[in-house]
Amino acid sequence: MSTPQFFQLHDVHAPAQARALAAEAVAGLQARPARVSPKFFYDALGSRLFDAITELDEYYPTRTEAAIFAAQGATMAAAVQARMPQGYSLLDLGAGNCAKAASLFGVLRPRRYVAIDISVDFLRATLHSLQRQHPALPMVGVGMDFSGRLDLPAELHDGPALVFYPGSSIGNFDPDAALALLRQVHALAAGGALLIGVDRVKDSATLQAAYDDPLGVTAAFNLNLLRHLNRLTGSDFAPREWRHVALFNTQASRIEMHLEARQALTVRWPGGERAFSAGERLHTENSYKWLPADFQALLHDAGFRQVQTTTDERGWFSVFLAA
Ligand code: AVJ
Repeated sequence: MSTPQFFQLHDVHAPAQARALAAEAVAGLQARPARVSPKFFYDALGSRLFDAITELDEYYPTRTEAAIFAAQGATMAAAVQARMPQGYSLLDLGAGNCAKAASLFGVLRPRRYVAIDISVDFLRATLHSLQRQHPALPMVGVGMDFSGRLDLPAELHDGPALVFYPGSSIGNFDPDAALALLRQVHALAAGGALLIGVDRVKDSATLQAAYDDPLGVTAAFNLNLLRHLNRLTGSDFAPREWRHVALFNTQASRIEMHLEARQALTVRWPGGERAFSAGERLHTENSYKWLPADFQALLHDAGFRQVQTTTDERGWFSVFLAA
C-alpha cells in the first residue's frame, strides 16, 4: 500500500532533461583538460554521501553555519517578516535534506516551502517525511538543474519570496556565474530577500582537510560521480582506476577537486571515448572561498542594496541577509 504524498513535486528533469545532462557530461569528458560540473555528484547516493561529509570533524562549514543560524536566526527572521508582513514563500535552492530550512521554519513562519534540488529522488523522499512533520505547511518540491538558468514553474511566481541559499553552494559558481545567478535570485525574490551562506578564505591547511578527510568520505563522494556518469551516459568508468585529489588554488581562491587516473586508461561510451594518460585529471569541482567585502560587492552588483552580515567567532563562515 502506498502512502499518498500531499506535497506537489515538479520533475523538471524528465527524459529530455536527462539527455541534455548526458550530452553536457560527454562534452566535458572530451574537453582538454577534461571537466564536468559538480552537479553530477548528486544522484541519490551522492546526496547521502554529502550528508555524511557534513558530519565529519574536518568539514566545518555546515556546523559553523548552523551555529550562526542558532544564534542569529530569530533576529534575521524578524527582519524578513518586517519586510514581508503579508507573508512569503521560502524558496530553498539546493535544498538537499532540507534540514537547514526546516530548523528555521519555527522562526521564519513562511506561508509555503518550495524545495529545489537536482537530486529529485532524494528530494521526493526527504519531502515525504518532512511534510509529515509539518502537516500544516504547504510544500512544493522542484527537481531541477538551476546551474544554467533559474527558471521556476510559473505558478510559483506569486508574490515576494525569501530565497534561501545556505551551505556556500554559491561557491560552486565562478564569480561571473555567481553574479548572473544572484541577479536571477534578485528577480525571483520579487521585492523579498535573500538569506545566503558563504564560506570564507582561511588558512590552506584547514581548507584542505575539509575536502580531503582521513576517512575518505569526500573521496567516495568524488568517485561516486563516475558511477553517476556511467548511468547517465553509458560510460564504463571503473572507480578503482581513479584517485581523489583536493587542493586549494590560492590564486583563484578556490578548492579544486579532481579525479586522477592511476594509470593510462580509456573511457568508452556509446558514440565516443576518451583516453587518459597516467596522472591525467578530470576536474569535478570548484568551491570558491570569499572575502566578506568581495561578496558584499557582488551582492550589490546583483541589485541587493541593503545587506546585513553575520559571522562566527572564528570568522570562518558568513551569512548575508540581503534585500
Ligand atoms: C555543497 C558545494 C557547498 O563546496 O563545500 C563538499 C560540496 N564538495 N565536499 C562544498 C562539497 C566536497 C560543498 N557544497
